[in-house]
Amino acid sequence: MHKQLAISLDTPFKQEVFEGLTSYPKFLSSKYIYDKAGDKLFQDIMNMPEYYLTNTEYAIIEQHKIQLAHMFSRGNQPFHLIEMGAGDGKKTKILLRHFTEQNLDFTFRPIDISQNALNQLQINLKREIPRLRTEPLQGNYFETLRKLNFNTEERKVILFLGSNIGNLCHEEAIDFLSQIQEYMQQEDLLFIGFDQKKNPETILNAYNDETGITAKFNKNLLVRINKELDANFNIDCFKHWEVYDPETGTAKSYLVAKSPQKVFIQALDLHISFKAWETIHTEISQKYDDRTVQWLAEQSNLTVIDEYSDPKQFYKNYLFKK
Ligand code: AVJ
Repeated sequence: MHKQLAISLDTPFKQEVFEGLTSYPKFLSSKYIYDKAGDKLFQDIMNMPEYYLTNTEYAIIEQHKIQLAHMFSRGNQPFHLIEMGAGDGKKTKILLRHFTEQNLDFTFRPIDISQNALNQLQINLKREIPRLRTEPLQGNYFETLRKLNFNTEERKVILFLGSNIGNLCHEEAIDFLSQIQEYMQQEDLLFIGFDQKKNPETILNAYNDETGITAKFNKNLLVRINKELDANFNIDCFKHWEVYDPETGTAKSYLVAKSPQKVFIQALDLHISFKAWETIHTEISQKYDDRTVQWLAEQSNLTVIDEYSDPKQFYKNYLFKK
């Protein structure tokens, strides 16, 4: 009998780390930043003064909640309020409270991959807004939307907040929006937050804070590979680096090797080496303007029917229909 090699790429995490670190130039996916420590660091980012996105979207929703109640309920018709990637629901709670006070006939349906996050959210909502009907949906966005479509005729209003769409390049965003569009009926609505192009300095500061929280967040990818795949990255030998191209609106994060490095990833039986100043591309945070959002909508068979912004036009939430 042959001795079986113990190494197998049996999870998406292992496959993607293998792919990204054996490519040239190297890359890793920002979705793997978010383990327990990564979630906590993102919470810290949202509380930084430089990270204007969260507070701005919060203010937009607060400012426009009456209008949104009208648009979403269309004369008090019943609807499902579906949130993709609900998180702690801080911004959504403004709407949940207002809609409940206005006696709108709706059910809140947060979708998340983490059952644990959903349970936590449901407990909080039960306490904070006792009259609210919440029915969480555990799973992947699209599987979940499909199941929901089978089980109900009711109108859907889908939320995708936080400029999470900015982690996708345009091609991926079109694919994502097209898939959502396919699960929408004529009367359904889609409400998405898009961070806007602005002074490049403001954007760079948001992703390169002086206290180093964003650097720690970015480096959590390597910490996680060390922990979960038994690797020996020396975290201090990598530098967080942010660039922003004001023409394309793409902010990109990198981890740059400050000196030549050798790393062994035991769970992949993989040796990796870095030349001095070699990069790992880890994240994009796309910034948008009206023309680009309009184009994304057209490419995905969606129509923009309304938009909501703050006085400085730092951020916009767009409302789409099919
Ligand atoms: C959660 C994807 C919206 O890109 O602004 C924050 C993540 N990265 N600081 C963003 C992030 C660095 C964030 N999103």
